[in-house]
Amino acid sequence: MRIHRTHTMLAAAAVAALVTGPAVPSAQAKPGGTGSTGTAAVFMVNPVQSSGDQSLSDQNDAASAVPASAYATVPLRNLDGSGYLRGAWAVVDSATGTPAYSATNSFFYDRHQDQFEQVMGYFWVNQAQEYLQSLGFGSTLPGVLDAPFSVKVDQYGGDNSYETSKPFRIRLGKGGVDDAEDAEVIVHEYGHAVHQSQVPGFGASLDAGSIGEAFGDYFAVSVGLAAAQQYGWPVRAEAACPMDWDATSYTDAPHCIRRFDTGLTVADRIGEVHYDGQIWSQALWEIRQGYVGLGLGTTRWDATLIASQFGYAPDTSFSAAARQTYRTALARDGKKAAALVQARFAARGITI
Ligand SMILES: [Ca+2]
Ligand SMILES: [Ca+2]
Ligand SMILES: [Ca+2]
Ligand SMILES: [Zn+2]
Repeated sequence: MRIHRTHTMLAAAAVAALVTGPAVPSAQAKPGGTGSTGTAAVFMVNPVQSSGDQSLSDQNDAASAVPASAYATVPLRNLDGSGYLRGAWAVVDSATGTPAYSATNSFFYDRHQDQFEQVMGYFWVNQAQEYLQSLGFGSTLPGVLDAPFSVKVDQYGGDNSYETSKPFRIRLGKGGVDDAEDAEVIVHEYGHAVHQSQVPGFGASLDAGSIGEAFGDYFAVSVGLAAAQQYGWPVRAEAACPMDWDATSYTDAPHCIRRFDTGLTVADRIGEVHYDGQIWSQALWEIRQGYVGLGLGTTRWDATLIASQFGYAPDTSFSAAARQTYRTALARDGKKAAALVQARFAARGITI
């Protein structure tokens, strides 16, 4: 049975009562760091994806559960020079562990240290924003989340993470594998924030909520694959697999929280956004492959998809959102691309 749980988006009111925790130290509490680019150790998306080892498991957050080869040294860009994980596109708050601080902007931790998840949060939100900007958002296209975005890492109950609009941030939990140890969890949540930034209140219908989950999964995988290409990291698990590492806590191998090849259509809807989202995400993934086949490439599709999302109503239907995507593809990428979009949505039972 498919797991459809976790990594949801809560209404602000439902979350308000949960938002507590110690005050975050002032960024000015210690002397500043040495500049805007630091260095850090992060997972190459996640240890299962980079190693292909489906037998890895959390082992109660033991450092020894994951080999040193799963970590990569990366530049940590756009820091504000305070020595904390704060910068132009991400600001990390943590309720677990001392906030990571380095006077030399050098952030090397292992997965057992709470600061590791803080580093992952900073790196991957910055990485996702840089990816959006590489697509043209903030230059040739309107900006999306191009301001410091709040990332909170904490112990909040169970195995779940959230994006909330008040306060506007993502919150990464620590059930099972710590959620922030898997870039695809972080970027999934950031994907919800992308939608909220584009269309405030997005997700006000079952279809819109399902589209939100689907886009989060798709965006997580796409940003991770782009990063693997950018940094030369191995991808040794199935590409179309969100959250390979986090999902070791609650799936059988191969570990994927959800899939893009379920074959589900609108006739199979069960009224649950994560499950039903697999109808939409399969179309997104197949269109991606089709854009490659047309010689347009994956980034062309990602730019078109995200550009189209500005035109989705907060309570859109699958059909209306597909129509908007079709029109955007037609205007930006031509008739063949638009026909591809129409065909892949039609295969899922979504008619425009
Ligand atoms: Ca950890
Ligand atoms: Ca988890
Ligand atoms: Ca993956
Ligand atoms: Zn979600």
